Amino acid sequence: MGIFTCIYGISKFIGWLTTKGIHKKEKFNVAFIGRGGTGKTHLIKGIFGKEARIEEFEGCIKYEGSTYSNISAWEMPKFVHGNAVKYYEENQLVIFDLIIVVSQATLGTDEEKLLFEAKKQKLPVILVRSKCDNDDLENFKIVKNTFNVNQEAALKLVRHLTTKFEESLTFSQLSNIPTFFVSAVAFQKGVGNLQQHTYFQEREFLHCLKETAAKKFYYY
Ligand SMILES: Nc1nc2c(ncn2[C@@H]2O[C@H](COP(=O)(O)OP(=O)(O)OP(=O)(O)O)[C@@H](O)[C@H]2O)c(=O)[nH]1
Ligand SMILES: [Mg+2]
Repeated sequence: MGIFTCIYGISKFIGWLTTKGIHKKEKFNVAFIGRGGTGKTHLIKGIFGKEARIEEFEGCIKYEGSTYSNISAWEMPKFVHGNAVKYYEENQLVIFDLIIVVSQATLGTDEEKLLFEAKKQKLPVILVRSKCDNDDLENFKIVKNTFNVNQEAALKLVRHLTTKFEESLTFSQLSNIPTFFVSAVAFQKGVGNLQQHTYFQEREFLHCLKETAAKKFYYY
C-alpha cells in the first residue's frame, strides 16, 4: 500500500469517527445489533430511561443518559441479510467497545454469524434475548401487562430458553458467550428497583454491562 493511500485511509477513518459522534476515550461505546423488530429500541430505552438524549448519525442512533453516563448506546442499522462480514465492515464495528447482539425468539444462523464475526475480530460480545415477558404465557403463568411475574416461573423459563439456545448452536465456539434473557418491560418497570426484583436476567445483564464498561476506564 502506498503512503498516500495509507494516509487517505487513516484520515477517512478519523473523519468517520468524528461524524459518527463516537467519543472513543470518554465513553464506552456499545453497539446493539439485530434483525428488525427484535426489541433493540425498547431495550436501550428501558436501560437508559425515556429521558435519554438521542442523536442520529448515518442511520445509527446514539443514546446517552444520566443513568449510565459513561456509556453511549448505539442502535445500529437492522441486520437484514446473512452477510455478517460485510455488515461489520460497512458499520465499522471494530471501533466499538462492546457488541450486543439482540436475538430473535430462538437463535438463528444469522445471529450466530454476527456472534461468530465479533469473536473472530476479538470484540467483546454479549447475546441478549429480549421480550421474555411475551413468552409462552400460558405455560409459565406470567401475567402480561400487569407484570405480576411469578418469579419461579420466570426462572423456569430462563432455564428452558437457555437449553433451547444451547441446542440450537451450530458453532460450539459460541457456547461461552455471556447470554442474558431479559424483558424491556421489566427494565421500564423496575430499573431503579432491580435490587429488589429479579424478573428474568435483567440484573445480571446490567451487572455484566457495567463491569465490562468499568474495565475500559480502569485500564486507561
Ligand atoms: N412484550 C414485549 N414486547 C416488546 C419488548 N421489546 C420490544 N417489544 C415490542 O416489539 C416490537 C419491536 O420492538 P422495537 O424495540 O421497536 O424493536 P427494534 O429491534 O428496535 O426494531 P427495528 O428498529 O424496527 O429494527 C414493538 O412492538 C415492541 O412493543 C419486550 O421486552 N416485551
Ligand atoms: Mg429500533
